[in-house]
Amino acid sequence: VSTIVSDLEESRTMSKKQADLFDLYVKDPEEADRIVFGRTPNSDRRGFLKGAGLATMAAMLGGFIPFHRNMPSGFIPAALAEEPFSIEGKDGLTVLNDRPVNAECPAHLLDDEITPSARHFIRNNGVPPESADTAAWTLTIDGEVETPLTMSIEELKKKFEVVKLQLQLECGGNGRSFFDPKAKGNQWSIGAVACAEWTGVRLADVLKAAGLKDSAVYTAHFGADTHLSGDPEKLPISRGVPIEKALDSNNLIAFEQNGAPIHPMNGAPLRLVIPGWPGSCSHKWLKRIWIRDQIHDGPKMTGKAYRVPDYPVAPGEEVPKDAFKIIESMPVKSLITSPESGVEIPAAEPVLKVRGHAWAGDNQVTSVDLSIDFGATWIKANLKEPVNPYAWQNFSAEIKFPMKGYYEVWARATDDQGRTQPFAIAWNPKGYLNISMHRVAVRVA
Ligand SMILES: Nc1nc2c(c(=O)[nH]1)N[C@H]1C(S)=C(S)[C@@H](COP(=O)(O)O)O[C@H]1N2
Ligand SMILES: [Mo]
Repeated sequence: VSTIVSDLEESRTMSKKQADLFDLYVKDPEEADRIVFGRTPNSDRRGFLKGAGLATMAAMLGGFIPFHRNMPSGFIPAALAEEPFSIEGKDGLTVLNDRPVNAECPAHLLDDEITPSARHFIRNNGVPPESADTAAWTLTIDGEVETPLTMSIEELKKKFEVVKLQLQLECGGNGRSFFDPKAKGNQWSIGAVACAEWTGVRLADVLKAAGLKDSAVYTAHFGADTHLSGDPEKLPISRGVPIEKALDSNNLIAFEQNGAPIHPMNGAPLRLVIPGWPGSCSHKWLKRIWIRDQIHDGPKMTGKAYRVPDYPVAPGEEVPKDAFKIIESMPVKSLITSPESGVEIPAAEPVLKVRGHAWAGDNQVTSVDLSIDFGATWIKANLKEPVNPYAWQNFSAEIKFPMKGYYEVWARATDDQGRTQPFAIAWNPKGYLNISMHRVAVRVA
């Protein structure tokens, strides 16, 4: 479909009416189908693809349709039924959802030490602002502060030290698709994680400039995205963190991602990056930070959102509402980014370079071990120190396979508290924090 879209956009042969219909196929395929096939809304009678309808369909599909007479009505061509995903500046992502946009990156495309903006996952809860006027953008800090502040991005840059940090972000629901029983929500596999280089000012510096009162307990974040319902009274999401976490010098109010303006889907022109905690703490399209005298109770802060039971539960078990606690530091985890799962190597030279990243929330990763025998024995990988706190840590190893056959490479990271990744999933009702080991299939043939 993206080829069709670009062909059509380039040739500009599609009339305005055809272009509108094309849009309609994307947004409301049934209605588009009714128009093209010439049926009335309340009738099931078979329509015919002829005349204008046929010309439109042919233009939309990029050419003549030899068997158009056989196309049934009420039929959405496969090319149009697939959701086109051509967001400028994004590449290689797998789309889970287009409204709101949610897209993750396959593990083998996350091989770079710094995640290119094109490969940074997208997790939207609402509708991003249509356009963001960087020059006119302001950020307000208010609530439990001595001096409420409202500043432009230029003022932020002028008043505060500008810093660059590689910061790792992961959605709390990353890995949810492996839950059994299933948990509702985006069915992320493993790619809702990234580590970009962010440029911005320290959140702590800005909060100190506003002067935190003794009553300051929690932050509350607000952005310019809107609720899916279109209701201006509703917010898609508004979360926050305890003041102690907010004052960590590694949190940024960022205006650049990898040395360029932030990608529109990643929160341009201004966002929070609060690494090591669920990605949902890192508010995008940031407009306001309200300092509160209690734990923030905005949308996705209360109930079961971004919370896990405060005791271990059996898969599928009911958990009482008051037993859920807010997820804070994310647990230790790793990802193999090379080879891609399913790789085949020759038995004549059964050696493979394995690479990946590991991270551990507020903690540091102290070792990554790899296994090729389903966890019976482990091989220590070379593990680098983080470039700066909260950057993911890169690991690598060269593995020799003893004979031809099927193998799985498993990775297991351990943090400085001695905690290590389990093989199994610690199930919880909302599908958070799947830190079970990542594994890739390797065939020596
Ligand atoms: N304003 C706003 N900020 C937001 C969100 C959102 O929907 N709206 N989603 C959050 C969630 S759940 C995650 S995991 C991260 C994802 O950041 P990314 O889309 O840049 O990868 O953004 C967070 N910040
Ligand atoms: Mo998230």
